[in-house]
Amino acid sequence: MYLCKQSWRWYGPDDPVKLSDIRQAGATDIVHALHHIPNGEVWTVDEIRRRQKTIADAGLTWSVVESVPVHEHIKTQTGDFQRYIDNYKQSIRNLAECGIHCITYNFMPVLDWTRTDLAYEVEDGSRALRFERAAFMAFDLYILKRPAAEKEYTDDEKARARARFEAMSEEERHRLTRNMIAGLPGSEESFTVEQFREALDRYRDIDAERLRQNLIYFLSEVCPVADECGSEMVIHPDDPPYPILGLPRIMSTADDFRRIIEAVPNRSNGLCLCTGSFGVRADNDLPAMMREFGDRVGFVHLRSTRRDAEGNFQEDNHLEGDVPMYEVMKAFLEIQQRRKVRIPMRPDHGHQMCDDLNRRSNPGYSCYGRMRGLAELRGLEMGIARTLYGK
Ligand code: DNO
Repeated sequence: MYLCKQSWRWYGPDDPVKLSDIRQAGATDIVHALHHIPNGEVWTVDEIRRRQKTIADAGLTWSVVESVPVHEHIKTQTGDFQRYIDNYKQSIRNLAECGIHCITYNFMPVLDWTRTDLAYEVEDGSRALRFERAAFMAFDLYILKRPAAEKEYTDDEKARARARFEAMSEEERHRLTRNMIAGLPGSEESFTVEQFREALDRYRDIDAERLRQNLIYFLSEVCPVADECGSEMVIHPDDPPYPILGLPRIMSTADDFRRIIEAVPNRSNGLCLCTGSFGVRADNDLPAMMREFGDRVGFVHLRSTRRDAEGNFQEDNHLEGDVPMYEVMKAFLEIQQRRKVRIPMRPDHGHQMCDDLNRRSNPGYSCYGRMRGLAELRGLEMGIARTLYGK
């Protein structure tokens, strides 16, 4: 029987969640990145090995990279982008030399994932990440003052955003700005409002088609190298899965991924199926995506979100909310039996709960919250696996 590899994202020596905590949570595999290496530079074998040893000494295995970041110049095809692509290829080779073959990345312009509220109190007193549409529009229209924004929202939306903005204290405005642009964990970029305007401006002439072509070019360069190394490049979907702030988005739906694999059919062109990100759209059928892309799924993020009619969403407990976790897990187990492989999965995000509430944690990457998530997911997995495949 092929059960998933239970993995956990660790941010390195400064992560308030220690490797020993992770081991006690029951994970066996680590998802990690060399965050100290500047975006675009080569990850050397030495640096990789050093970190690998720290992880191995704690009784764990570094098996997935999340992420080798894709430099903005590669996304916009400007400046030194070819050199950055060559560096990327070298990092893929170096990781393979150290036995690490699964590399996560995203192709979201400017921002990685985005939330307006990092500590939204839910009914049971725990705190969740949330995307509140009115606050987001208030940021866009009245803090960032993006010129095109006025034309992109309806009058009703603008009124909602205005009311929301006016009701905010200075401190709330400041916090919202920080949440939006100061860089959530793993994003590798952070901006001031002025720098952020400039970064957005670089996409003035880049529409979704152009960005897609740039992704296709990047993959047509790096996938042959990854194929040769027996590695997989797994793309993470857009979060949230639709255009924001006038930026194009090209990895939000099943059709987006279909187009990428049609253009670059290399074996190494894979998917990081993040149920929380894709699940924000009601038109993404997650179990169907798991089945359709089963041969390309190299890594799975399991997380649930709950959305409402106003365009808000918040992160829910792993087995609740809009993600049909039972069906997703069943489809996930089926592809592993068919392919006879164990695919790494991590409990993605978690509420701040219990003692998390008394300590500092990276937003979304709390200890107890993820421990609850992993415990629930492994129970679900075992229940389904035993029912379907026996002992
Ligand atoms: C958020 C994460 C993302 C993800 C990147 C992958 O919690 O899922 O930051 O790591 O988008 O490149």
